[in-house]
Amino acid sequence: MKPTITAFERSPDGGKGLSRDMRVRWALEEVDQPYEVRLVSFAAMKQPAHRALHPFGQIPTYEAGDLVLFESGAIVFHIAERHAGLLPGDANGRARAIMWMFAALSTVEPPILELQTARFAEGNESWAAERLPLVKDRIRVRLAELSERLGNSEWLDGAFSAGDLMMVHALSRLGPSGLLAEYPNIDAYVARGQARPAYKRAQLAVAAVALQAV
Ligand code: GTB
Repeated sequence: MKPTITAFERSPDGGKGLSRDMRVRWALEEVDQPYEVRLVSFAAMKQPAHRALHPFGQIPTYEAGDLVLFESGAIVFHIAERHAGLLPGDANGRARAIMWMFAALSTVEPPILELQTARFAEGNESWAAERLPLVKDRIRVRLAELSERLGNSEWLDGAFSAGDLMMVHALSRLGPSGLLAEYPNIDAYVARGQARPAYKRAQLAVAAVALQAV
């Protein structure tokens, strides 16, 4: 059965793949699972029909038969559990891959989201210029720590996993900031993730939606 996911009808990033449906698309592409996409407008996301799927009125959602999921992390984990390719076969390796998924979502991504907030939601505040360097420095702390751990490794823990998928996507939002370039091994890690054929297929699908919306 083909799952159906939801994505922005008009993504604010203009099709760069920064929205969270991209992680779900990428995961589905990695495991070769075909899927349908239902595009939703900002207004439709807040309507009861969509809120029945997603209580917070957001994307992405995932529907497969009787199962409805929201939260990109939970969706990617569900996909990774049911298909080979995103979680190691051994119990300890699998636990560590899941740990990296959580690290991406709850330790690395929050300061990155703060940067988006500082730029786009608070950019006109009188204190915005003072806050921005503080936010960037908090990101630098995490990037330095991650850089130290990653070292010269290709991926975070052995073979590519759902942990790398979540981490690369969270980090990819830093693209325009120039911060990634300060940590060459992380920059190369993100580029490696984005060079994967599955990422490219997902990115093309996202870009096609943006073209239709023009
Ligand atoms: N924790 C949820 C998840 O992981 O699924 C968060 C879902 C979420 O924030 N969805 C956003 C949404 O629906 C789309 S990703 N927003 C509409 C709303 O809340 O009304 C939005 C997004 C895109 C790009 C960046 N970025 O570049 O940092 C950040 C957030």
